[in-house]
Amino acid sequence: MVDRIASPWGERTPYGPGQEWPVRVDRYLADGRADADVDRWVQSASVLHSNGDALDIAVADGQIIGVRGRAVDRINRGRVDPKDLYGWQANHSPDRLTRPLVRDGDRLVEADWDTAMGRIVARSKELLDGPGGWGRFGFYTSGQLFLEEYYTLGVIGKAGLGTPHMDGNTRLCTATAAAAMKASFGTDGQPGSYTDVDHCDAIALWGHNVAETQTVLWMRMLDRRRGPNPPAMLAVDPRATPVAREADLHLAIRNGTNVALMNGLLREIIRRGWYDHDYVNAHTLGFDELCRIVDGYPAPRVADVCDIPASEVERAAELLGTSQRLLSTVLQGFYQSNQATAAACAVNNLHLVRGMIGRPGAGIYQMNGQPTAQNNRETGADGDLPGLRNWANTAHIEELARLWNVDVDVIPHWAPPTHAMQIFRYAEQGSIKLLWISATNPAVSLPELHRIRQILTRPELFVVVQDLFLTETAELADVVLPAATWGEKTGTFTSVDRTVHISDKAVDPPGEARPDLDIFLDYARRMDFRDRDGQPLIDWSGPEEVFEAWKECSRGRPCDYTGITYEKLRGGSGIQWPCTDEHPDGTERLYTDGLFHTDPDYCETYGHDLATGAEFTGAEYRAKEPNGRAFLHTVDYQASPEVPDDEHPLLLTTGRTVYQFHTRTKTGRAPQLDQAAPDVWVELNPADAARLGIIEGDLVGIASTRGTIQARARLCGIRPGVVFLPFHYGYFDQDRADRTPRAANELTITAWDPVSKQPLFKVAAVAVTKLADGQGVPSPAPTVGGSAPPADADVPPTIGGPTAEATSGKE
Ligand SMILES: Nc1nc2c(c(=O)[nH]1)N[C@H]1C(S)=C(S)[C@@H](COP(=O)(O)OP(=O)(O)OC[C@H]3O[C@@H](n4cnc5c(=O)[nH]c(N)nc54)[C@H](O)[C@@H]3O)O[C@H]1N2
Ligand SMILES: Nc1nc2c(c(=O)[nH]1)N[C@H]1C(S)=C(S)[C@@H](COP(=O)(O)OP(=O)(O)OC[C@H]3O[C@@H](n4cnc5c(=O)[nH]c(N)nc54)[C@H](O)[C@@H]3O)O[C@H]1N2
Ligand SMILES: [Mo]
Repeated sequence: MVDRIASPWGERTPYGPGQEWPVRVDRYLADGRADADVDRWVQSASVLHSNGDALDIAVADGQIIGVRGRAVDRINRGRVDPKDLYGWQANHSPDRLTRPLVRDGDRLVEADWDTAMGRIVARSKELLDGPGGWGRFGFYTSGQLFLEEYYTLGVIGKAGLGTPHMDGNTRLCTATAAAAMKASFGTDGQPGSYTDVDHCDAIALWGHNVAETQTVLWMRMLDRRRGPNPPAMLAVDPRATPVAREADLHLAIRNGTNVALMNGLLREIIRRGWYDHDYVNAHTLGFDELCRIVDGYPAPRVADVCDIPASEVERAAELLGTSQRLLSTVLQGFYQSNQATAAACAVNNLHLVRGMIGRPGAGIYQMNGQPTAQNNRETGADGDLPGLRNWANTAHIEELARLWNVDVDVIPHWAPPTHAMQIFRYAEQGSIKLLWISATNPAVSLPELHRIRQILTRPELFVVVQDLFLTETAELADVVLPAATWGEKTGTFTSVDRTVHISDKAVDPPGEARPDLDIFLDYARRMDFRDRDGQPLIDWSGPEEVFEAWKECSRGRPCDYTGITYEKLRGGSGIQWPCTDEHPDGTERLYTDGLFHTDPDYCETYGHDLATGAEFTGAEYRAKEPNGRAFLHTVDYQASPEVPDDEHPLLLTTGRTVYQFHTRTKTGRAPQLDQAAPDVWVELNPADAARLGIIEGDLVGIASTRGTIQARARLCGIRPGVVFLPFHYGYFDQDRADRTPRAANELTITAWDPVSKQPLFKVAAVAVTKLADGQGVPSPAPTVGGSAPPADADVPPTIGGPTAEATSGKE
């Protein structure tokens, strides 16, 4: 028995380089039930992060009663993250939406599906026939639906309505991963495989608290660290996260300075001769320019900008430069800062100049965050075109037009697709009049929330929200559609390392809730979208039919799914794309031959100027003659758009705890997870706290120029001058009658990276003041993770107790 709240990573199963990661099967059945009580095990995978851990859902009497990891799967070899162990309980919450709701003045009232869909369709037809046409529609979706749902939504938007205003919360999440891979390698698609952990001799974690956010991947890293010949570890994070505490070297840089650090590290690596001259010559473009720029970043300058000792820059360069099989992971500390794409490309540069790509152990994970973010990007429910096609390449548009049997001109391709931040801007200005929000909660997760609430409540904006619960966003909608979720519908999705899993339906959804796919198909039917020959544009009726249609769309593209079937996905392990007749078992690593996807006819983008975001034309791109070589993009460091001043002297950063998922609609309804981190807190360095007269548990106000919130103080290992807020806590909560603002995004800034358009959640200037004495009661921050207090602090440990007891074993 293991209390996986007290011990999120469970017991170690150490192993050595090149060995297979041992199996450890985790399971949790509620209410002390045993395997004998389970009627059926239904195959699925995790949906509370992007790792893609395969698991089986336990069903008894038509209800989910627990989960168990799948030992056969290549990703987790049986392990399950704590959120997945307990989070499924939210499916059974009494708060689930069971009927559609429609607005009646100030209130939302229950309605039947015909009434709710009727309102949406009437409004859609009116807008489509009126001035502005397709330009009036905006779709804001998720990284949490299934591949089949995104592809359907993508076809509705791009071939049915013909609107370029489609994006996902993936813009907030992994837009930079996509942008950086397109920029460096030509297309999206992770080069590496999770098995790189088994082979590497060094791991660098760039702004990634993997211990709390992809716990199973961290278990793999920890098991290597506890085995023979462990990999060295470098962490770059302003906080003392579990990753930072485990690492051999922790660079606690000032947030917002990643590019200066990367330039300094590259300079040192080149100067010391730790680069692969032959690989650079044969497989890359831009080395001279890279050398010229990074030369301006000697260690003392980097030390000054990042506020770390110069000797640490040199030590980090040595750790990276002398490794033989380097594995890097990159996530929000890089993606949600200014110069996000430039910083992420700099990690690609590091691997390219060292020839550390396309072989076991030499891997890059430009990470995803959400379980299905990858599929949104692949299928074109976000700003991209399906099949990782290039919107500026006419031949790619023609392929899609043929596939869908529509006119080329229907498919939006005359300008770059509209990104989420711009969609909300259009809604604010009034040009978008129908905003359809599915599986995301922007009233908590977008920056500068007072502005978002203002936009969503504009009388002339018709807002549709498709969710499981009456979220902060749904409350503001004109129509709310009750959705079925994971466990209640069938579909597929793809992990960070391109592994495709199936998630089968285990139980019926509550009440009248419907799978998102059925909702989108119903809309398409009612709108009567037709192809060029007057036939229905979409004639699919179930997920497997959509999957088969998607396979054709993916044919010949990097994310080629043509060799995968539902049948092949059932029973065994997930399969990595590309999977084709020639590679029926999938493909473990990309770019093993040093040939990249940069051919002008194949690539997904003609590229941007990374400093300004200006787009290059096809002619400009061709003139570079990439010939399968990767691009080394390098830019100078620029400071964040907002830096501390006298009035707002501290730097704010935001992020996650291991126990909660995003806006907590699921984890806040699973008792073990909810209780482990029940309310917001703010992390302060003890030196800053002492100066402000604040001790553990005191109530403090945190203010930026955009808003003020309240939180209890946790004194811990964050770097001086920086404060951290978890962004999980919305103003609307079942347990809180009052609405004292506590969402981190009341404070964050409306600003984004010029290339990926990802917002800057990790950097803002704030003032912190003490509001009330904590009277000896510690803050609600967990003692596990980045918020861990000093060892001698008088704070009770975070535990789950008897209801959190899970098991781990060989099967
Ligand atoms: N438990 C849990 N797991 C999750 C999620 C969740 O909500 N909860 N969400 C999933 C999703 S969608 C995502 S995107 C991932 C996110 O996974 P992560 O990126 O690992 O999570 P974050 O906490 O957002 O940010 C990571 C770290 O960036 C650091 N950081 C802040 N500013 C900077 C900076 O300027 N430079 C550097 N180098 N570091 C900085 C923060 O201190 C933080 O520890 O997690 C996924 N997994
Ligand atoms: N300050 C700050 N802000 C951030 C971040 C940060 O680090 N700091 N991180 C950003 C990142 S990386 C992300 S990914 C976003 C996440 O932000 P959101 O996407 O807003 O967060 P979630 O709470 O996951 O919202 C998903 C919604 O979908 C619903 N849902 C779940 N499953 C289904 C389904 O099958 N169908 C339907 N229709 N609905 C479903 C859930 O109930 C929930 O309301 O937040 C971003 N915002
Ligand atoms: Mo994310």
